[in-house]
Amino acid sequence: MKTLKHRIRPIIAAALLPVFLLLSACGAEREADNEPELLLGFSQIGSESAWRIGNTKNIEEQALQYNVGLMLEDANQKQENQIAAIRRFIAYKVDVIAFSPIVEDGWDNVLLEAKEAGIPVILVDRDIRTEQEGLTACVIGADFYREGVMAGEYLIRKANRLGLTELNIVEITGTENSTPMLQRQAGFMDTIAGDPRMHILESIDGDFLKSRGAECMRTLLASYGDRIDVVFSHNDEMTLGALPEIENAGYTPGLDMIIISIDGGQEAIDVLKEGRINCVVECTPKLGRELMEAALALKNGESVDPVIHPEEQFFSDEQDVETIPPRGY
Ligand code: GYE
Repeated sequence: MKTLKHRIRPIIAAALLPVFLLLSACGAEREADNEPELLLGFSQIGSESAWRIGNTKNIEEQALQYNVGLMLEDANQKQENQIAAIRRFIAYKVDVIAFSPIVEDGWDNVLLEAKEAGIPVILVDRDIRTEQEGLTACVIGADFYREGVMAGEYLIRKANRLGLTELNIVEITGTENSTPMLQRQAGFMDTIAGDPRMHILESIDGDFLKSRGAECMRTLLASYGDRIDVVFSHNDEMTLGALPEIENAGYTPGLDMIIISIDGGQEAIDVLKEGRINCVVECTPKLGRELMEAALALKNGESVDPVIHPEEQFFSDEQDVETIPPRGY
């Protein structure tokens, strides 16, 4: 007999069927033998990157492992869809709500509603900014500031190795006002700030999208051409969008320009192996295990660490890149 968790997930993943269908289907199955440990409502941002797709997959897999009933909603890159999803989770009285906030601001009202309903909220991947205390139980996500620092430190080492005296940098940033965008930028800028060789030509918003990465790179090449020595891109998708533009303009990425990316998805690692990217800072999307453990603890009334960072790696042309094992996303 299929368990509730098996039934809920396809129903919701089938992408936003009318809520009444979802509710009645779940309600009918609540009596099933193998009742899940808890019901977790999770609002995912969308599917803008290999990272995001890998993150959703990992959360689905771990929900199965932990026997957690997962109500998964895809917000299609829109904050208003995330807010509506959280309201549906509250109406359905899930045990725990989790979401990956697309941007940092604008969550207070809906989180107050969750708090009044007595439903704990876990932030996955990204953080929020609020004046209110106690709206969320914890944040499970990467240390984005550290990722920016690692990117900056790599660049300083690379400049030393090549004996460069001046480097002009363009930065293609992730979604404006999102935690990874803010923190990756801060970590990188703080790290290179004391090095007089480093000059920022421009920072431009690529929204974590491949198409925008290409567009941004075209604009930057039109403005600065061969003055560009370094491209620091906040995720692999934008990097992969930018590379063909660099090549079409007659430059060899990895040689004429130093290319720095973040995430570490398989496609970017393959391009690192080809030498067209110089450095990839890992940001792991595998947050599902930590999410399930925190959700179970909260359901049982236990406390959880307010900030949970996964361990992360770093890949670059300083190492034997051929030995990097398959990435899984
Ligand atoms: O780097 C990017 C994704 O929030 C860490 O979002 C995540 C970022 C990731 O779309 O590829």
